[in-house]
Amino acid sequence: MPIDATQPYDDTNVFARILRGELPCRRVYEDEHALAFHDINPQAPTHILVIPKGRYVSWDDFSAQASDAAIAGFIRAVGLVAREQGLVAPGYRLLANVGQHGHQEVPHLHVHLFGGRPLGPMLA
Ligand code: DGP
Repeated sequence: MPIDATQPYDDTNVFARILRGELPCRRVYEDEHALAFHDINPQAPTHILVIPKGRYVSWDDFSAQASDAAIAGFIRAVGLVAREQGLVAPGYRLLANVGQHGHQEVPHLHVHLFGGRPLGPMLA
């Protein structure tokens, strides 16, 4: 079920639990700002989720409330993961779903990083 992006942050969400080490993940990168791990239900040969370490529901509260350092650190981490995965030359896709119409299901901001095959035109 898609979430309401205006809801308060829920500390029991699955990505909060992964960040606290309460649930396992296939980690590919971590620094002070971000954690990256393989999606449990991959939609491409490479399908990685990059999440900020702060308590943000979606791109909306993150872009409005996070510090410049947290935003820069997160965006740098996304780019670094793509480079480390060897995705720059063939190309890749970033996606952040927000709320009901965006069909966001997990209420902790995450950027999907897809690659490893031609992804075709973007679907609206
Ligand atoms: P979204 O619709 O943008 O909220 O996508 C949520 C993604 O999170 C979806 O592709 C599946 C993934 N996901 C959900 N639960 C887990 C989990 O426990 N572990 C991992 N690695 N991925 C998860």
